[in-house]
Parts: sequence; C-alpha cells; structure tokens
Amino acid sequence: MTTATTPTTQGLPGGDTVRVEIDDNAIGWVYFNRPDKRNAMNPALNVEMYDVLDALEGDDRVKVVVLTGTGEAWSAGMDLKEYFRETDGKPRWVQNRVRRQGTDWQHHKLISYPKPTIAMVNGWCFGGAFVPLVSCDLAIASVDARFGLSEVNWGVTPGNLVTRALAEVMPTRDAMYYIMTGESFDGRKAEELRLVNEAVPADKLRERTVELAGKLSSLSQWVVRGTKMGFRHARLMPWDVAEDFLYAKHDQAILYDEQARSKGMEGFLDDKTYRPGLGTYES
Ligand code: ACO
Ligand code: V55
Repeated sequence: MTTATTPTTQGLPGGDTVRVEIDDNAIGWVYFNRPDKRNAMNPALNVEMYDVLDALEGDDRVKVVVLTGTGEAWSAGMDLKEYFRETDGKPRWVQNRVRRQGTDWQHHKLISYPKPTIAMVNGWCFGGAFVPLVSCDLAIASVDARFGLSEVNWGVTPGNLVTRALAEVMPTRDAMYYIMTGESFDGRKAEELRLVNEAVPADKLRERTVELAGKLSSLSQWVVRGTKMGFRHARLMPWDVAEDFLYAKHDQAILYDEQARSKGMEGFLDDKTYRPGLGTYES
C-alpha cells in the first residue's frame, strides 16, 4: 500500500464545487472544493456531491470512498449566503427543494452507501457538516481540526438532521453541552467524544486514512457491505426482527460471494495458512 497516486477523474461528474479522484489503491477521493469559502455547502455543491457519490457507487475502480476537503477546511457547514440568505424569499417549494438536496447526499445517499466511507477531517467542521460526518462509516481527524455546533452563535437552532446525527454518536451530556453553548473543540476532543474514530497529527492524516482504506478493501466487498448495513439497520430493530434480518444479510453475503467463506474456512482448517482471530487470508 502506497500513498503515491496516479489519480484519474476520467468519466466522472464533479470538477466545480466537488473534486474527485480515483487512485491506484482503489480509493475514490471526494473533496469539498470551495477552499476560498472554507468549503461551505451551497446548493450547487449539494447537487454535485450527490452526482459524484452516485457515480462512484457504480464505479468498479473504487472500493472505498474518502470524503475530505481542499485547503484549510473539511467544511464550514451550510453557506450562510447562498444556502440561507439567497434562498430566503424564494417560493416555499424552492426552499424545500434546496433543503432536500442537502439531506439527499448528506444523509440518505451516505447512510445507505454500498461501499465503505471514511470522513478524513482535515480542518474546520461546523454545523451542517456534522451530518455527512456522522453518515460516513468511519472518521479520522487531524488533531488540529476544529469542530463546532455554531448554530446558536449566529442565532438559529440546529436544522436538518444535525442534532439527530450528533445524538447518534455522542453521549447526551456532551452533545447538549456543545449544541447549547456553540463552543468549538479540536480533533483530540472529537476522538474522546467518539465523534471520530481517531485523531492523528496533520502530517499523518492521509497515510493513516490510506492504511485504513487498504484494510477495508482487502476484505470481501460483499461481506463488508452486509456487515455495515446490518449494523446500521439492526440497531433500530426489536431483537427478534434483528435476528432474522442479520441472518438474511449473513446468507446474502454467502450468496453474493461464496468464495469468501469457503476460502476463509479452508485457509484456517485445512491449509493452516492464517488465523482469523489475527487477520484475514491472502487472496
Ligand atoms: N457560509 C458562507 N461563507 C462562509 C462560511 C459559511 N458557512 N464559512 C466561511 N465562509 C466564507 C467567508 O464569508 C469568507 O468569504 P469572503 O472571503 O468572500 O469574505 C471566506 O469563507 C473565508 O472565511 P473567513 O472567516 O475569513 O476564514 P477564517 O479562516 O478566518 O475562519 C471559519 C474560518 C472559522 C470556518 C469561519 O469562516 C467561520 O466561522 N465560518 C462559519 C462557520 C459556521 O458557523 N458555519 C455554519 C454552521 S451552522 C450550519 O451549517 C447550519
Ligand atoms: C443546518 C443544516 C442544514 C439545514 C439547516 O443547523 C440548518 C444547520 C445540513 O442542512 O438545512
């Protein structure tokens, strides 16, 4: 696994407010790309992001998607000018459509994304940016990234799914503290609060993300897919429904990738080439 890339953008949407590259490690790098506006999400970015994620979903060159930002920011949240001020006064249906186009990718697209997703938080992360952050399966932050639920600071309550997303990952006391005070916190604190899996020094951020992506793409894609969707759905189910559903996912993975399981058993039981408790088999 190397961090050297010969990125290609061939045949992909994006290129304006979203930058996208596919590298030699089968990583689809998706960048919030409005660095001059600290990657604030405007209506155009929301539409472009949906199209990019949709294209990578069906692109066989990509096994893992990494969501990150160009410049100093991951994303400074919703664009106060273009997302709020300039849609004020538009017809209700236009305002509702603009909102819907945000959640379409920030929540709906990402939460049921068939490939593993990693948020690589390189810098500023505020307000609305918490929705795509929590929707990614895993998150690695730079220790000096800075996070905040800044809504109260500019006179609004958190909208969209911000509060719901926060409650998904953070303990209640901490979540309420940060949404009510608007105080910001750094990457290390984000790790402590379990908003991200880990915080690493800025100069190790990409390397650690590539390493993690490599681990995920060394496993059966159908098995990883069934595992993540199983977790997302089952945690909201009664136990007996979860049991039935998780066995359905289990059997579906065997149906879609029969080799994964049989090779897994043979390598351990017959060939004794690896120990599942300590790592996966050579494929
Ligand atoms: N919406 C619109 N424009 C933004 C946003 C935003 N969320 N964030 C930054 N920008 C713009 C600034 O207006 C400025 O534009 P200009 O150069 O045309 O004047 C440019 O990005 C750079 O911003 P600065 O504030 O000069 O950058 P700095 O590096 O000093 O600070 C920081 C960065 C802390 C992120 C600051 O820009 C900021 O506080 N942004 C707002 C963060 C926020 O509260 N977002 C909303 C969360 S609530 C929600 O999402 C619903
Ligand atoms: C916020 C975020 C939104 C929105 C309204 O609190 C408010 C932030 C992510 O979209 O539509």
